[in-house]
Amino acid sequence: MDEKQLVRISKFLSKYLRHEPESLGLTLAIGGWVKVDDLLAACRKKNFPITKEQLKEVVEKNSKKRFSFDTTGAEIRANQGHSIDVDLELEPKPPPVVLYHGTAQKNLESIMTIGLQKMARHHVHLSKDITTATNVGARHGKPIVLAVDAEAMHKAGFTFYCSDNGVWLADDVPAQYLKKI
Ligand code: HQG
Repeated sequence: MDEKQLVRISKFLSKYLRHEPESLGLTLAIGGWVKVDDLLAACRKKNFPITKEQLKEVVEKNSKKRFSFDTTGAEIRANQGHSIDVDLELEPKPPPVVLYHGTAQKNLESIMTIGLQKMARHHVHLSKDITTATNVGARHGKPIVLAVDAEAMHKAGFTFYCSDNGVWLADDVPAQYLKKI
């Protein structure tokens, strides 16, 4: 499959596995899982047929490892990024000392006043490295990167989670733990 086709299928899957499964006739189980057979049948019905082989290729090659199969391969889910209410059963995990958040310059004033909020998603998304954070920020405008004092937050009792694809998640980040770099 070429890159264009991979991206096309990945976008389609993100839409329905993260945001609106019901419009594909699907319900996400706890953990965000759906049966692969149900998903493929629903895709066919929506005139977007995907073969099992194509699905495997997307799960393997997706640039951000957005999707995972369960251990049996019978179920699939988006690893993070949901806007609908779903319990991903993530385990709290001690974070690295510093994490990064990329955003657009235009959001800076508000963020430094009220902190990072989860907005339409389940969590605030944080990155392990500055390059990733810069790319995330560039999706919104002129990118800037904030360093998050994750160690201090952890000590203060804030909970962190790490998704299967290595994105760090928090419920919010008060402004006092943020520093523009
Ligand atoms: C901003 C992509 C003003 C926040 C990426 C961000 C990531 C505030 C935007 C993942 C604010 C929300 C998530 C405040 C937060 N005032 N702006 N108080 N608090 N914001 O897309 O982190 O392609 O929901 O800085 O790679 O940009 O979907 O979050 O700019 O991992 O797999 O509000 O999405 O991955 O935007 O990106 P988003 P994000 P996928």
